Amino acid sequence: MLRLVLVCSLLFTLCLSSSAQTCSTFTSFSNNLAYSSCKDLPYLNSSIYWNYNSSSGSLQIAYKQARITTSNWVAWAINPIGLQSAMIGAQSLVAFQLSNGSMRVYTSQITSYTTTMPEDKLRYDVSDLKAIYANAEIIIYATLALPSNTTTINQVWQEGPVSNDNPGAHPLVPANTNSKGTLDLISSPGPSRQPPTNSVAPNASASRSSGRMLTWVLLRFWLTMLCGWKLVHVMLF
Ligand SMILES: *[C@@H]1O[C@H](CO)[C@@H](O)[C@H](O)[C@H]1NC(C)=O
Ligand SMILES: *[C@@H]1O[C@H](CO)[C@@H](O)[C@H](O)[C@H]1NC(C)=O
Ligand SMILES: *[C@@H]1O[C@H](CO)[C@@H](O)[C@H](O)[C@H]1NC(C)=O
Ligand SMILES: *[C@@H]1O[C@H](CO)[C@@H](O)[C@H](O)[C@H]1NC(C)=O
Ligand SMILES: CC(=O)N[C@H]1CO[C@H](CO)[C@@H](O)[C@@H]1O
Repeated sequence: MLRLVLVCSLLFTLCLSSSAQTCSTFTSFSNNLAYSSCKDLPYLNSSIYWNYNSSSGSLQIAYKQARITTSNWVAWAINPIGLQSAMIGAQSLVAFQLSNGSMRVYTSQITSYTTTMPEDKLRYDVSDLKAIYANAEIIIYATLALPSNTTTINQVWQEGPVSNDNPGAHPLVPANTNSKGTLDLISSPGPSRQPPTNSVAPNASASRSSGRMLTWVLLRFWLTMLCGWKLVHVMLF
């Protein structure tokens, strides 16, 4: 009986986790592009989607942040200096909705902790910059020209309040101060690296690796369950 309960709860957990929205289940981009890679970011309900050509350094991104109101700004940045002071040096794409309903999206280099995020040019050429707000989500689209052969970047992402059509300082709670990390543009292993369903053909090696990942997760579940059961058995008898 206990075993049955465990199996049921295991199946339930699996169903729950597979129905939760991850980056790979979202494909409705307003620019109609398909992105070959994506990663759910660990803070601020955010995901990054990208296509990358390392020989040209051309990086097409879509940055999506959910649970955003019309009085929030969001930003996604590359920091070529490092992640120690992730904010200083951030080459940022900033977006928010203006009070007249239009989206403002622009680039800003962050040079101080008290920045008001003025518009200026980035270290990288940026094209196709666009942002949309819908369904409590902001998506920023852009193409960045990175130095060719770049393989990893330091990414920083953020959100904060908007007042009088100006971005204000972001909160200093852990979700906002931890929202940074390196992003491997070439090989980003993990369950979230799946081609979007509308891409032309699934990449065989990518799906093999997600198959391996699933096997491993299942094995771990079962081992945990068996060990747990043994432990209960030993304790009871
Ligand atoms: C990647 O960039 C190189 C150099 O600009 C170009 O020759 C090649 O066609 C690009 N590859 C793709 C898939 O766009
Ligand atoms: C909203 O304001 C901005 C800046 O003041 C302006 O560029 C834009 O055209 C306005 N949009 C509308 C719909 O009026
Ligand atoms: C990028 O890598 C290719 C292949 O390894 C090499 O031929 C090229 O010179 C590199 N380009 C730069 C700018 O380092
Ligand atoms: C599939 O992805 C792997 C790495 O994830 C890459 O090396 C390979 O070139 C890709 N193949 C195709 C056909 O895109
Ligand atoms: C659904 C979800 O992931 N919600 C998270 C959004 O971000 C806040 C702050 O990081 C979390 O507290 C929520 O759990």
